[in-house]
Amino acid sequence: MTEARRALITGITGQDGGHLAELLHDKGYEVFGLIRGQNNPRREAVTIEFPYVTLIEGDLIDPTSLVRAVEASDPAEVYNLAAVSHVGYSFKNPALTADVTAKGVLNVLEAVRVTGREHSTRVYQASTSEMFGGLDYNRPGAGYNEHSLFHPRSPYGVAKLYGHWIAKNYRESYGMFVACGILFNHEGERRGTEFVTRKISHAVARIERGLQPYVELGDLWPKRDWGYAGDYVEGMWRMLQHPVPDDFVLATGQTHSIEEFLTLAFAEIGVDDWRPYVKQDPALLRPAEVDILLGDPTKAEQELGWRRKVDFPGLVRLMVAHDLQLIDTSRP
Ligand code: NAP
Ligand code: G4F
Repeated sequence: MTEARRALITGITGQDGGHLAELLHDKGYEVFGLIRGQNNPRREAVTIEFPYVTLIEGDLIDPTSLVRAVEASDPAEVYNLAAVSHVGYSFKNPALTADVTAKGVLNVLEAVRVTGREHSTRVYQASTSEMFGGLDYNRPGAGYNEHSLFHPRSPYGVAKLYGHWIAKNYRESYGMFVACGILFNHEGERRGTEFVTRKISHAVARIERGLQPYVELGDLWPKRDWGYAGDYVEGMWRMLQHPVPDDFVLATGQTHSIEEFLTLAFAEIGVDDWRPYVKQDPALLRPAEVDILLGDPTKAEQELGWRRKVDFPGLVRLMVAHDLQLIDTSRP
């Protein structure tokens, strides 16, 4: 009997960590997940939902813990998904964001290299469309692709850009197989409620069931290229199966405003005009905003055979349906 391939996922408690663990398990991998903190509040949920994942304690800002995690899991593939990933939070905690989201990437790459796995372990780095910045001068009509200019607009985006370049540097300097996925926003039923789509779907469900009167949001005009997270983890996996390490954009090729998301989400509960249910909270406005993100996934479609399955209305529908069901099943 052949041994199962082993994969180590950092960020196992996050949205993508969950989808990826499921995907790799279904493909027959032995899955390891890095979990931080002596009493991580998400540990129990991960243990229940993904009983097949072996959890290893470690932190992206503790290099020794990463060496131990790599040695313990001896992975064929490492998916570095861990990060301070909330753009608004990164403005309030820029130094922590730099330590985790920028230098943490270096720590992961070093852990693979110093344990002598630089030619046997493949690494996926979670890069982001936030690196483009969405500014007028830097906005291609057909969407950002792998050759577009970077102009990050937040401490998060700047930190991710360091992670992106150090990953490419290790590819070029040491011949390591490091693939960077430049992923546009992807959402779903596992998205944290601190992100705008899940905050809305969660609030819409609660408003429908009479549990809250309205939702407070920041700017409603920004546009994002929103896809479904389940589709995107398939793209991550395909990047590590590719014959050569490379950078790939994953996106839908369509962009929608938060107002459009609100319109579709409230329509799911039969409300035509969402305005009476939405208030603006100035505390949620960001010091600098990314106006619009639109991605061009042509390269991933042609070279990886990747294609997103869920469209924008389908995404909104599945998120609201999930949150309604969550309320109904958790009621006594
Ligand atoms: P997420 O839900 O916010 O998950 C972030 C994960 O990072 C959590 O598991 C968190 O663990 C972990 N983490 C944070 N600080 C850590 C540290 N110091 N050491 C170890 N783990 C730490 O993010 P996501 O949406 O799944 O995204 C996955 C990755 O893709 C992130 O790097 C994100 O920046 C990037 N990305 C996401 C999108 C998107 O639209 N979702 C798009 C482009 C790129 P705790 O539970 O301990 O906090
Ligand atoms: O949902 P968001 O916080 O996502 P954002 O900033 O686009 O970042 C997400 O996608 C990136 C990929 O492009 C990832 F790299 C990153 O890790 C993260 O997953 O905000 C989306 C938009 C922004 O314009 C924000 O200002 O929604 C606006 N917004 C309006 N009201 C809000 C809110 N965002 C949040 N989180 N909460 C609000 O109440």
